[in-house]
Amino acid sequence: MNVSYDIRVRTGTVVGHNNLSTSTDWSADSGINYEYDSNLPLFMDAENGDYRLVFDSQAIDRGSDQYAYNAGLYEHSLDVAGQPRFFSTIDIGSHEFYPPVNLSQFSVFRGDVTVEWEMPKDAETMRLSWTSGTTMTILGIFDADGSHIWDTTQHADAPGILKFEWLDEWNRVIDGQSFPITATIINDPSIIIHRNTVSGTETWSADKVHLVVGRLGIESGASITVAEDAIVKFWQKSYIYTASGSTLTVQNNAVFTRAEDDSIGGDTNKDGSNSIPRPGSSYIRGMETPEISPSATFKYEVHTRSGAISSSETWHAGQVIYVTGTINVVAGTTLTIESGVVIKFAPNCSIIVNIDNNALMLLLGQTLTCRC
Ligand SMILES: [Ca+2]
Ligand SMILES: [Ca+2]
Repeated sequence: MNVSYDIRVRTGTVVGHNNLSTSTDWSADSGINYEYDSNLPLFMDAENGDYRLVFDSQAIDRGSDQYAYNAGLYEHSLDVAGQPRFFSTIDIGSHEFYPPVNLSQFSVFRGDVTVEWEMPKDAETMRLSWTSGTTMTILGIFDADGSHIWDTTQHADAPGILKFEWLDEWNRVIDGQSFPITATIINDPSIIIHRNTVSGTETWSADKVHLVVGRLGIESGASITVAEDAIVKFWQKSYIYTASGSTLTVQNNAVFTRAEDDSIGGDTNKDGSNSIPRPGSSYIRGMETPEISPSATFKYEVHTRSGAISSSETWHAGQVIYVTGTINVVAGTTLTIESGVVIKFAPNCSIIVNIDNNALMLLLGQTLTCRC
């Protein structure tokens, strides 16, 4: 925010995307840019170096997630204050803005949810509500900073919006001071929710649907056994992380799939058929290689592969493999491709198996391959 000099270009062109400035006069092929109104607030205290965004900052949600990814951020990146970099759409600037509220659970609500908030100085009251479908329930109206324990079992299992609204003395919502948080209530006892960390020994049985929400870490020395025939579903952006020294075992016929997949284990995400599962990144990440039964299935899981395969590996049923460079199955190595794998080849890419030197590719039938 240098007021004296702006950006000077002697030769060439500056292409701008999702900028907030007093000028919108960027290159013709640039993306959307925003004109900054200097009469409106932006930062907490820029003069003293506090570039956190204020409650109604013009920079909130004005960035571009796609350009942030292009620049090297990823979905779990943090901002300079150590908070997740993406909240709703990414903000412009160094800090992601979070409303002055705190929840004990996110994305999926179960049982008692502790709700905390701070009162902005120009607000008289805060109205808290839950809206699901066309039904809005006022959970409380509060007149000071505080916390409230919300019993979600009073509501049907369904997606909805938990909304914080700050009101003025005439009970009008103050401009820009309404915060909707999208989430789903799931109190269904046939679904076990797994979140945060596992520090002991757990067996995930086949008589329940197991739902992973967020990053589920298995600590060193801890273990999860996914039992035979068990169904494990993953909320958006969720995965299991194996710390060094942890154990993850996936037994026969277990199925890993997305929360949106109603075709197995029922309507786990409680939205009827209003969503469909889409392929996404790996369900299992981390430091330890899990022990996976060849009959386990990983639906809607995408892997990108290229280069040498130098220790034997198996591509599991339901996985989608994007071959983005030539793959060499090197001497003495076996690549096993189970029935039900989808392999997509980028242009000019292939899998080369060095058969003369005891490399092997086992195709166990019903593999779909295509050029893309
Ligand atoms: Ca944001
Ligand atoms: Ca559903």
